[in-house]
Amino acid sequence: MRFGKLQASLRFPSPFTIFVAMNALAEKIESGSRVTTEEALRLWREAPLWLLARLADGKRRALNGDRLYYNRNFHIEPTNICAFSCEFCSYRRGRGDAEAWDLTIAQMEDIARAQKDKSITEVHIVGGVHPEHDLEFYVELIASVKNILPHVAVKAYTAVELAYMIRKSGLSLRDGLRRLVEAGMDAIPGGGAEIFDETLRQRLCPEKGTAEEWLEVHRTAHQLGLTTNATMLYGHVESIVQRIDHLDRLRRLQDETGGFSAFIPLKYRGLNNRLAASEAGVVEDMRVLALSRIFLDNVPHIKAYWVMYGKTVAEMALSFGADDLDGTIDDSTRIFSMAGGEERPRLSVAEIENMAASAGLRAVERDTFYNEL
Ligand code: V47
Ligand code: SF4
Repeated sequence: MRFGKLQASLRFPSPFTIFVAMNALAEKIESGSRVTTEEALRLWREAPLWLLARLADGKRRALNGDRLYYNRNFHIEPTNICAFSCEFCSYRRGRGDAEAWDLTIAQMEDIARAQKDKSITEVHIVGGVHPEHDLEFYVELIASVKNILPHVAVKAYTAVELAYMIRKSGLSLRDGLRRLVEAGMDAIPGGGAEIFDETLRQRLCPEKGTAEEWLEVHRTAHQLGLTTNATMLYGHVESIVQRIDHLDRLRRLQDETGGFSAFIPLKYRGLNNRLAASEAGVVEDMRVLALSRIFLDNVPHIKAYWVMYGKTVAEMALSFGADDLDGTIDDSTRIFSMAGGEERPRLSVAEIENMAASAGLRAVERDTFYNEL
């Protein structure tokens, strides 16, 4: 086991040993050095919350100054019918279920049209892995949305949806992604990463493909010049070692390509799913955010996705390394409300400005590529 020796040596450290080790580690981080996986584990186990906050805040300030980023965005969720059945999913429904939806391109064009005069800069398109739709359906969807909202960036389809639709088309991953880019795809969201550990992934979402497949979609996208995000679903049944392993695999890919613009820790929400695990508490949420900010020294932005945390916890996240809240959303997503998140998610710019001010930050509107607007 990768961390076995370290775990054994840390079983009963004395308070003095902890103090000395933490002091040295804090100095190392504050001087800008990278932490190893073993040091990350030590931080998780031994660092008090205030120290994690201080270190993560230092990293955030070094990378992003006093800026709190947000964008004006909305989501399109084409369907919640899904060929897969992940244990943690509260969103999926079978065909014929009263809560299932399966939008046509025309219906999604109407959704896009309704956003026409709202200064929106990004549409986020993610849904279930539809068993019948093919690559051409998704190409047409992007092209139609782009036609209605030509100045809006299309951030579309998780690596899992992409792998499925492109495999079905018979094209190579590279050519499939190229086809979507030609239609107007500008960026790829971070979903589908879940937790990379092979054994746990096999138990929670066996149909979703391996971690290496997820990473390969993002690697290829980065090589094509696309900017992408990365996520980690945490707070269910995974261990700390599995979380650090997940972050480590992302950091390695980022060293290779530099293509991730944001990392988003996704807090598992426990309503209406087969996993039925208890949720992480707020302190744990803050520790995950801070550790992510400290560990992923090569990822420019850490997003506190407010829809999932709720507004109050998202505001707190700004003191634990997050520099981005995601966007205004305009009540357009149901993935998290169906799992226990914000019911009718909508955030005004005035609310974002108040959240920023209470954390001593300045709200900055950005586009998908983090250009200031
Ligand atoms: O991959 C599913 C997660 C993700 C649950 O890139 C759950 O900007 C919590 O990736 N509890 C999709 N989470 C959403 C996503 C995302 C969201 C916001 C911004 C961006 C971005 C990406 O939702 C899935 C899965 O990890 N999810 N079920 C649940 N019960
Ligand atoms: Fe389908 Fe995504 Fe839900 Fe898994 S998490 S069952 S892939 S909708």
